[in-house]
Amino acid sequence: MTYCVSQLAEYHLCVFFNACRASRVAFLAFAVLLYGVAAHAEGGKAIHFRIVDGQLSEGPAVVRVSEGETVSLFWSADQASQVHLHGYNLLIGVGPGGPVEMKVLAKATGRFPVSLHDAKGHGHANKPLMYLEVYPK
Ligand SMILES: [Cu+2]
Repeated sequence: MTYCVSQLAEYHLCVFFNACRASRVAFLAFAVLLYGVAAHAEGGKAIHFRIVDGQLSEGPAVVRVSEGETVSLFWSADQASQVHLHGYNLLIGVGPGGPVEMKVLAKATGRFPVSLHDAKGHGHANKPLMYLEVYPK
């Protein structure tokens, strides 16, 4: 009899813990979903780059996005210079002061080079720092 009762209690405990585990999984799935929605609402990808001695020392050589997406390219540089996204004709000043954001709404498709200009705006002597590739939806 005692044996039966303890087995019954164990069964209930087991059901209780399984329910807990199931709700924890559901909660995690919900949290991941919320995070995804929040990240999307904030406006897409953010990618960080660093330029040292006129070369890309950190960050991907190619960034791929879909048409209509917004991507934020953050640039840090050891020297005052300019970063130029060709095609979109975006030009920003960068330097030792901290990362500068280049926000791109990818409305034109294609492969666009990003090149470095010096502080006076002269550039294109070196190969592009990286490329932005925008794919049709
Ligand atoms: Cu340029």
